[in-house]
Amino acid sequence: MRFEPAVAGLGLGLAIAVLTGIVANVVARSNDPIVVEITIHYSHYSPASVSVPLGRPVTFVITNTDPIDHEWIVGDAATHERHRTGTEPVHGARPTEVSIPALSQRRTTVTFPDPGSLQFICHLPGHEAYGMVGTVTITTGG
Ligand SMILES: [Cu+2]
Repeated sequence: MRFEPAVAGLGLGLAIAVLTGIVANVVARSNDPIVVEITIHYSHYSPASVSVPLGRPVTFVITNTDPIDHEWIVGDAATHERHRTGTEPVHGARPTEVSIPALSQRRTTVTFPDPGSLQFICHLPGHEAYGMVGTVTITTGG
């Protein structure tokens, strides 16, 4: 019975070591860039639904495997309504609006300031109607 405190101490030491490891891991992870890969194939996004954390930079790597140009525009309903009737042929100045030429890859980094759900859509003529629509869910959960 005399060695029980020693065993308990060893257990506590292990527990602290494990907890320290977990905390270090979480801290390290929170500094890593978040990368979300989206592939465009046959005028559809894959995956069509992604989940990202609130308030942290997310780098989207968008690969267009089609022999035609596409767009990736993320935003709220008002943003998309503007682009449906818009005349901008090429996007590149805003991180939330990306043109991806045929058989090419683009990256853009976006930090979402509000939780909720936004759509990403290709607004080239006919593409949205064909189904070139996706959803990004911004979550607060760790
Ligand atoms: Cu398209």
